[in-house]
Amino acid sequence: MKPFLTTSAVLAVSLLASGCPENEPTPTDAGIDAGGADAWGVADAASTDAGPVARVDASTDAGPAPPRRFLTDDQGRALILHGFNDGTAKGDPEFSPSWHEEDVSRFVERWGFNFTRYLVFWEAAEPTMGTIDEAYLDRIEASLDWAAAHGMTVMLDMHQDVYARRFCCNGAPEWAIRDDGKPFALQELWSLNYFQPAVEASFDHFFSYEGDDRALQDHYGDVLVALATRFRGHPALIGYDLMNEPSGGSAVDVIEIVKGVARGPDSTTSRFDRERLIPFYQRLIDRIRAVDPDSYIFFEPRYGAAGNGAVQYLPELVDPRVGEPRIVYAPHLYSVQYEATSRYDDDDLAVARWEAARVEESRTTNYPILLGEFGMDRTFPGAERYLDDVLEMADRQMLSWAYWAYDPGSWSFWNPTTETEESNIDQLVRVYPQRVAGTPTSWSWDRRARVFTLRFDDREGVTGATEIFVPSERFFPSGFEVTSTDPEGSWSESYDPVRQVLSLTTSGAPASHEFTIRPR
Ligand code: IDC
Repeated sequence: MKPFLTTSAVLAVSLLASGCPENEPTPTDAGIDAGGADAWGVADAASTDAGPVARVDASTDAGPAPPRRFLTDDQGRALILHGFNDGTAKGDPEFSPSWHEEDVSRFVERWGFNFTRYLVFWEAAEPTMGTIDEAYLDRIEASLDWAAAHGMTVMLDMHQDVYARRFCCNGAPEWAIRDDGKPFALQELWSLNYFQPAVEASFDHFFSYEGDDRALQDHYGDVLVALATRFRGHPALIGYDLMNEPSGGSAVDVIEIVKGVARGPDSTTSRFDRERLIPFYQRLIDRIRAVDPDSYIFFEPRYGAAGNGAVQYLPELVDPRVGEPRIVYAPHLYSVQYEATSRYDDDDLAVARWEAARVEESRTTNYPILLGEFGMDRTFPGAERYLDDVLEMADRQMLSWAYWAYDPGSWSFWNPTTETEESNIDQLVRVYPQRVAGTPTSWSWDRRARVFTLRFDDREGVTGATEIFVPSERFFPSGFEVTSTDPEGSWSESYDPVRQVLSLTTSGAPASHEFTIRPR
């Protein structure tokens, strides 16, 4: 074993902790497949320790970052999503989340969560090779109907953790595991199982798309096609996430993951992305588009790497639909340092690095961005500041997001037993623009001063009002006032106290608007 791997392995032990408080990191390097040449030549990646983390500076020679792109609604308004994941479905016998019809109005009206990233599983949809379990799709449909009744949008996320249940977690059905009989030793911390030989082999087969292995991706695609055929046009459906945190198998790069170091376009992992991951996504996009031309398609970078701030070098995906492409980049954000040390310290650069990496990537491939997962244990020192840092960055970058996770526990914002909110709720609930009648150029929410500012430019062909979620009882018990740089009489406001939505209508000149909301 090369010496640096020992250090990395110790760090990696704490890698992307489980979200289960009971899963304490164990300081052992067991389970890291250190050596061995393999199909992806990770041995050479291992001989290139990229050294200390360099913070990517987004404002250098490369010039200003390109303008952010947005999802749009059917009136052409920029659509901004705030919401949550619910991981409960992983352990549920029916693969269902923990929320029900009666919860949805709380999500939407009390908290302003207009979005959920809804976990679906290959193992649930195609338990027997070649047969889609329609009863499972019926249950998904029930959730979609509940969401639609309250105007919450749902993204169906093809979830997996560590390939399959057999290896600890969830994802592929048993029949779709090809591990070449390689060894597997269960690691206590779930994410460390990614480095087990049997798991690496399973991902290698899945992503090879050669010979017999083609069947794996083709079946996986069948599930997405079944979902799209059944749910296209459903009023709650916003789209599909092609795969949660795909792993590069034997191309897994522990340094990239642990240190968040950009590995460059010629690295083993970038080669995997170019030759395996992006072609896989493109095949799925083409198949989905044959049945559903309109829903958004979300895609993720490889497990871990982008999440800790490493720049990814991903070739552009092509959306064959007529009109604007509807492909959304959906990386996650977790600080390895935070999870390794169980505290958020001043020297933790994960959030800054993540922000800079996304800006850097947008210079070549500029997709709308959904931060599909971020989260932390409320009880860790620095947790409150960490959440502020992430959420303020998300506003600064004008991102949509989904918190990990709603399921009961020390990460959640809701206690379903006592039916009370947890301490982090006043950070996650924000004044934010849900629909903007134009192109947003910036917004910010100062949760201490309770001041919100939105700037946006008019855009051709957009109709309807700008809608801002303003939880008045929570943040403005004595009321709020709206001011604008637009001339008096050129704009109007109305407030829906049930949805807690402020609607702003602008007319004519100027073409750039600024609105501020503050306590009365
Ligand atoms: C975690 C759950 C945990 C479960 C584990 C494995 O919180 O209870 O044991 O998955 O299934 C991710 C994954 C997401 C993780 C989450 C938090 O996408 O499924 O949930 N996380 O660890 N990547 C980084 C962190």
